[in-house]
Amino acid sequence: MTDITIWLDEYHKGSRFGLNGKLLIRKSSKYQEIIVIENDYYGKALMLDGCWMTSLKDEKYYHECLVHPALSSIEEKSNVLIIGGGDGGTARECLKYSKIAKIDLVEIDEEVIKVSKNFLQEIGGEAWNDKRLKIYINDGVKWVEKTRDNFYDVIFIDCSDPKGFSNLLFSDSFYKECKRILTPKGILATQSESPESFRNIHISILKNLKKIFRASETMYSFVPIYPSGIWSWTFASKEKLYLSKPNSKDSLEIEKECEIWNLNFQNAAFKMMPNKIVKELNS
Ligand code: SPD
Repeated sequence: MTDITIWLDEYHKGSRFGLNGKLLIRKSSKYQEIIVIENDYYGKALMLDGCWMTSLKDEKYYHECLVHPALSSIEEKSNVLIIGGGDGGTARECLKYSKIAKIDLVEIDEEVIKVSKNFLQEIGGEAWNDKRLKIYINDGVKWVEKTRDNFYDVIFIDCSDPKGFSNLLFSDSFYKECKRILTPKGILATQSESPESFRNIHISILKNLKKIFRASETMYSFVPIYPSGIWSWTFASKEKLYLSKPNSKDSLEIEKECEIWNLNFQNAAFKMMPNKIVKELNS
């Protein structure tokens, strides 16, 4: 821990998205530079290789949106895979469901988990001590390749933006492998970048998932510290999905434990696709 106060910016297409705060740790792992600072408003915030990942103030906008549309809508959810998710926020949200028997969390960078446990304990919280959570330090792409067919009920891809080692997590071949290891009614849930600041990759994720799976649906909401603030999550399945008309018995109980997500929020968020994206997908 240091007494140094700095401005830390994510640079994106000639813009800067920055927080001012006390530098808690800055280190380089085998894969990336890891920084945690503490800002007066957003609280502690994690940056990986120049890219904001999460902050205590806004992490629920991200993690609740990634997890609950999938888990609240699927009956069988005993066996879950998280790829990435080293800060523990996705696992924490999953563990709200008593039907979950096991979560395999596959994170490539052990240092992200160590830093999160030491400096961002509020995010993972008790999830780190839950016996249902199994942690594997491994490459998510290789993990999926070696998994047998029809194995996971839900797969969450909780990754960084597509650059370097995370590039493959946005590829056709990876999505096809995810489809192979999902149960027949299983759901793939991935963060699908911003329709504004990452428009091309956003469109390409949506087109690829639509091509590979029988059904895919996208929701939009906000993650204030990410470039442009507007963000998206996409859900895909071999069976039809009804995420824009959510209705589940689990939901009412889970809603009580959420800060952002509820059925009304989900209902609206799946209808928020900007028209320019609609047009581009239809073109
Ligand atoms: N531009 C940032 C995209 C990062 C998405 N993953 C965040 C990880 C939070 N668990």
